[in-house]
Amino acid sequence: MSEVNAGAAHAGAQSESNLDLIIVGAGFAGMYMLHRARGLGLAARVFEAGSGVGGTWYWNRYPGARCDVESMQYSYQFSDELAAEWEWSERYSPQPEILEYANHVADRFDLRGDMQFDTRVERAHFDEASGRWNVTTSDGGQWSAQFVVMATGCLSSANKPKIDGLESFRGDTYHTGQWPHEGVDFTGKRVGVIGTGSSAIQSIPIMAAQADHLTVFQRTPNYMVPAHNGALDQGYAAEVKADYGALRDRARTRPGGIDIEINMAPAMEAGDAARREVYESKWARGGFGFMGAYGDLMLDQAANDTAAEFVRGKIRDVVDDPDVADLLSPHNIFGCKRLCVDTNYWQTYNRSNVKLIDVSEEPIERLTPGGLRARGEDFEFDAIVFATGFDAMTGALLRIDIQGVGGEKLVDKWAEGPKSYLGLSVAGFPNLFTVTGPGSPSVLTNMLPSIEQHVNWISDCLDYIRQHGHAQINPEAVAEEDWVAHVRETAGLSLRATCSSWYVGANIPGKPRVFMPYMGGYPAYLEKCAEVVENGYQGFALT
Ligand code: N01
Repeated sequence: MSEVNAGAAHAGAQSESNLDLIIVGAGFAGMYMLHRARGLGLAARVFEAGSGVGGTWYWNRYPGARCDVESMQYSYQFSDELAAEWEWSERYSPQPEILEYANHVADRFDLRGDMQFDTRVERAHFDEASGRWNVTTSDGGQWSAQFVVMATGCLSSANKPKIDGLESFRGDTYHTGQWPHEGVDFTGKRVGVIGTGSSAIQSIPIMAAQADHLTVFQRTPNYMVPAHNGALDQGYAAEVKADYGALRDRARTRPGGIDIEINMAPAMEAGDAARREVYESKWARGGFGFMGAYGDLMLDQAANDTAAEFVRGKIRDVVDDPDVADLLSPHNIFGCKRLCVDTNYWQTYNRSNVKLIDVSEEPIERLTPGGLRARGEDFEFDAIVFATGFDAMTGALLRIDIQGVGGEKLVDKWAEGPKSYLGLSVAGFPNLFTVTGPGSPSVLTNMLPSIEQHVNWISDCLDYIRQHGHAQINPEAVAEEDWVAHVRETAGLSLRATCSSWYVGANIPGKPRVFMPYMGGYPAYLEKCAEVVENGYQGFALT
């Protein structure tokens, strides 16, 4: 990196034509990408729409937000010192603590100097003549760099459904993914919540305890497993830290990249009583480990039915009103939509100030000045919370005007669903990388290690390009087509691709229905990424 370039980036210039790398987003991906880029001596600059680092954990400040991957498995791996010094307080870390961790990392590795906050990247156009990306930012900045890394997150483009009358509502509206930093006090308020996904199930019990009255509008009930959260057992934490590598090595061998035990015996070979015992023990342990009760839960419909019925039984056990229990009971495939990890969610419906409204057959009609109209009934609210999720995996990328070779727009290329090579790169968009992009395991895995694996892969690739005197890397169309076909084929092997979820874009009207993440499992994916490198970046054209 030349002194001149580095100095300009630090000085916060509004335009710069000599950057090596532009990184979009200052979440865990963008932060680590910057750290690696600096290590390679690249002049890099991060643009971030928010006012601080942390990405998901910066935006999602709704009450009860916490990670449902256990704390000892949800942290960076690249620095032994960082891993040794940081202490988590709970089994599942709450959002403020994860955000504190992100800030700690930014300080510890002195990242902020090359970050520009409150700045959204609006446009990234590839210039064939110079072989560089021209990038326009929301503050009118014009930038140019040889490489661009989209560290834009998989669940960062909030989905606020276009319900009629949205603007007419006189009360306050909130989206869980864009929660006010000062927090919201619902004391004495009548609150409506739309949605019953992970964000809703974490926030509903807490909002219910605070609000005067809470009404939940449910379109699809969800399966949950209990979190059993509590103070982190510091003995266990010390044990993990004594050999962090062993836990992480084990995690890398699991399909979801999380160290959970998976029972490979077929579920239907066990008798009813034995199977129930297995489910009960997983239930008592809590968390995603439940999915490991039997390795074929997502492959065999009959096996899946047994887990689904077990969970419905748990709902009937805790919900007093059988009609409400019935309404809360999912009948789709267990684990097909993202499994939720809850704390007192179903129990919340035993409260006298909480009401559940089924909008599965008749959508919410409209918002009104006083509240909301659904099922022919008017509901009065002081506040409405949209827990309606995200335009997942492609939303954050496609809201940027990205144009590759020949002015091809990414939005056009992906009109029938995302196409990428390894979820890392897109043919016709040279020198542009996507961290945990569609076509990679990403959201089906523990996000932080997956982010780190991608950033390491990209960094090694940038190093290779420079070391070998190349100027450009671009996936070959045939390699991309083969990978897309493989992603679709593996999706078909699991029950997971069969239901209407955000994994297939079903939550966004008009979005192509394509199973977006790679289902072939984390170990197979790691192997493929390594193999591509070993074979001299097989499937890529290097020029
Ligand atoms: O969003 P969601 P989320 N009318 O899309 C409903 C991660 N995450 O923010 O299912 C009525 O899951 C929609 O109904 P339906 C995690 O990966 C992680 O909760 O489409 N309802 C659904 O119930 C998660 O999966 C953590 O029929 C409408 C809900 O809104 C992902 O983020 C915590 C509607 C949206 O649920 C997204 O979770 C939180 C409408 N018009 C999130 N539109 C942790 O790690 C949508 N819905 C803990």
